[in-house]
Amino acid sequence: MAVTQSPLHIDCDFDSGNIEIVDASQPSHVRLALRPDSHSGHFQWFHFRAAGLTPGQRHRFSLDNASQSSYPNAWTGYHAVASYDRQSWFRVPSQFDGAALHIDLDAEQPQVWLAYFEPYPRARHNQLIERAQGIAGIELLASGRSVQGRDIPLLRASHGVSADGVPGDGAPGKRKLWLIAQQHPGEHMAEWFMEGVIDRLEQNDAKVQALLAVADLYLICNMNPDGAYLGHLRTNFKGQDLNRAWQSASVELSPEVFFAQTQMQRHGVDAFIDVHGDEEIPHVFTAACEGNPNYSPRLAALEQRFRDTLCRLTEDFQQVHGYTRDAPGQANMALACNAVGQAYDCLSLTLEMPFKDHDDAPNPHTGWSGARAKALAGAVLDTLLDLTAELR
Ligand code: GEM
Ligand code: ZN
Repeated sequence: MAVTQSPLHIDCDFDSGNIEIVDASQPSHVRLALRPDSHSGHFQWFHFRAAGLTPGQRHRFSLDNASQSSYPNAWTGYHAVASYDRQSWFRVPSQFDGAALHIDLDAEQPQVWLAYFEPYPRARHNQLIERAQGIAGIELLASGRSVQGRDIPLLRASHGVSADGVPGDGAPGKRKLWLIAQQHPGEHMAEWFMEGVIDRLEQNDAKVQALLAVADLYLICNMNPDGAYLGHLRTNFKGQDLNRAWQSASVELSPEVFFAQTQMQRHGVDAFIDVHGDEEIPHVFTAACEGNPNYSPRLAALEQRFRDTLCRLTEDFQQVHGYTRDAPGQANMALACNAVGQAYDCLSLTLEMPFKDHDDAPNPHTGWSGARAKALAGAVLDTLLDLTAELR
C-alpha cells in the first residue's frame, strides 16, 4: 500500500520536545496535539521542529486539543514563539477559536522550531553551572538528584573566603538569600532568570559586592530537570507537582524538593524567592505569604518594600495584577513560598513571569522573553541589596 509522504516533517525528539502529529499531510495546514506530562494529566507546553517549509508560503499549525489543556483560558491573547536557529525567538500570530490554537507562520526558511516559550536547553544549564563555578566567590555547595538521576546543583555565591580558604564563607551574621527556579518544568523563563542572576554576579559591580558583603546567595537554577527535558508543563517524572510537595516531600516521589529542604535546614534561610512563569496573566508580579499562620506586619512591610523597590527599578514589574490574595490563615502550606516563609519566618515570595507579554511594557516582536527574564534578575538583585539590612 502506497504511503503518501508529506513534504512536511514534524519532530520533537529532542530536549524539551513535546508534540503529537494528528495530520501533517497538508503543508498549508498541519494538525497537531499537545502531549500530557509523563505521569499526570497536565499539558500546555509544546516545542517541535517543522522541516520542508516553503519560504514565502503561509503554514498554519493547529494545536487541536488546546481547549483541554491545563489552562485553556491562557490561549486567549497568546502568541507562539518561533526560531529558525534556536538562538533568536520571535512571536508568531496565533489565535484560539475555543477549541484549537492556530499558529500562522509566513515561512522565511525551510525549517522552524515552534514552542510555548523560549526553551532553556539542558546543555545551556550545564554550561551555566560550569561557568558559575569559575566565578570568584561562587561554589558548588551540594548537588541533589532528580527522579531520573539528573544533577540539581546548589550554588552559593559569597564574597569572602573562610579561614580555611573555602569561598562562600557562610559567616555568622551574613544573610542567607535563596533563589530557586523552574519547579514547574514548562516555565523555562525561570532558568533564563537564573542565568541573569549568574551574569550579574559575574559583572561583580559595586552593588553586587555590597550585596555579597552582607549576604550569601543560595541558587538552584533548575529544580525539575527531568520535567524540563521531557517537555512537561507541571510535574516531575513521578507525576508530582513540586510546588505542592513542600509538606510531604519524599526521596521516592519528590527528591528534588527533599534535597532543597534538606539544604535549607542545613544552612538557614533569611529570604526566599521561588521563580515561576504564569500562563494566564500578561504581567510580571509576585505572590506572597499573607495567608500564613505566622504572617506579621514585619513580613507584610518587607513584601511591600520588595514590590515598591522593584517597581522603581524596572518597568518590567508591576503590582496591580496578580493572584487573588489568600485570606488570613488560609494559605496552602504545600507551596514552597508559604512553607519556607512559615518555617523560617522570613520574606518569601513567588515571582511570576508571563508566557505572554508584560502588558505594562509590551514588546510585540518577542513578548516576554529569555533576555527580559535575565534583565529582571539584575533588578531583583538590586532590590535584595536595598532590603537585606531589614530582613531580620
Ligand atoms: C503558582 S503559586 C500559586 C499561588 N497562589 C496564591 N494565591 N498565592 C502555583 O504553583 O500554582 C505558581 C505557578 O504555578 O507559577
Ligand atoms: Zn509555576
